[in-house]
Amino acid sequence: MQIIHSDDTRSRRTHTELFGGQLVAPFECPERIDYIIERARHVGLTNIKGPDAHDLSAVLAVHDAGYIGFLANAWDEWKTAGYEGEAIPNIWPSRRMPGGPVPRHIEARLGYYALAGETSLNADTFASALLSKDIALTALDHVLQTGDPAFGLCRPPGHHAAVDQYGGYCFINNAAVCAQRALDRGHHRVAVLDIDFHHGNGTQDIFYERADVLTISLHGDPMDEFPYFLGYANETGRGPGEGYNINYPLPSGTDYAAWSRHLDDAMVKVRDYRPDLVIIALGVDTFENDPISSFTLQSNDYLDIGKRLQSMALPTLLLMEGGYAVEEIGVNTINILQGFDTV
Ligand code: OKP
Ligand code: ZN
Repeated sequence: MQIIHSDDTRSRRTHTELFGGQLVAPFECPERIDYIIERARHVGLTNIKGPDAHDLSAVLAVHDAGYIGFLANAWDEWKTAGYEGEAIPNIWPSRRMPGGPVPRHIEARLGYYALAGETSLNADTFASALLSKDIALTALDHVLQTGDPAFGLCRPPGHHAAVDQYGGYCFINNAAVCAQRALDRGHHRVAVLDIDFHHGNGTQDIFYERADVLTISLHGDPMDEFPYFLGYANETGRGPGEGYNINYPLPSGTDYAAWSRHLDDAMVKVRDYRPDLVIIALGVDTFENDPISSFTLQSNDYLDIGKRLQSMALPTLLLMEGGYAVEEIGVNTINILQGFDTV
């Protein structure tokens, strides 16, 4: 398995996450990548290379230009406004006041472009999101050129990033960027299968009215789990996209026996779609010891997930999303790759 990785992701770190009424050390931290790379080397997966630079065209094909401009300038504007801490939104265009223009003040612009408040911005943020996108697109290039699978060790993750919103640790939707790029390179249909614990709300949002990208997500029931406001089973797409979004909201405590039955169902839907490419939004926060999630998958189960994914026999791009049981993230993530490779 070709792995795309950059040491530069490790130097990017925010210091605050709004959690439980406190500012805590972010769950989405550089050590996550260290554990994954260490485990890859340990098991002999040494086919690791760095990302190539890609311009913004693929990003602007799925994200709003005003949003990307906001991300590029937010930190400077925040500093210019005189604030001392990392940039955190504190007001939103919420249900009773949704209209109006995009305001001028950075405090308001943060709320306008944020879907959640846990994700702080700092001087590193935009560069880290661009690097993550380069990792994803380089992995895609490998799949397009060789037909062989590739794993983009993306950080920060992407699947919560919507057309014009960030949050849930995500800024640029790497899977969506790659899906669109594959279409622009001549593919007719791309499937995104999201197995992160959390609903892939951003990917759903971006492709909701389109039939050329099938979006499927297995996740904690949004009645109880982030992102709460999207991810229900009755969200099936709109207009020409009707039928091309499928959600599997699953209850707290879901174990591998139940989870894998839903995965099998999802994989049948992927195969029936006959995609030219499948993109796996790969989170391992379904793990039993994950600190912010509530499924009970065990480390060995990830080997089996990899085998099942490989059994679809489709060109496959795997992109890293979540997983916060940091000391086990290496074993769990690499188990998926090994399961995939050893069929
Ligand atoms: C990002 B990814 C739990 C709060 C969760 C944000 C979670 C973002 C997950 N009570 N806050 O999908 O792994
Ligand atoms: Zn997640």
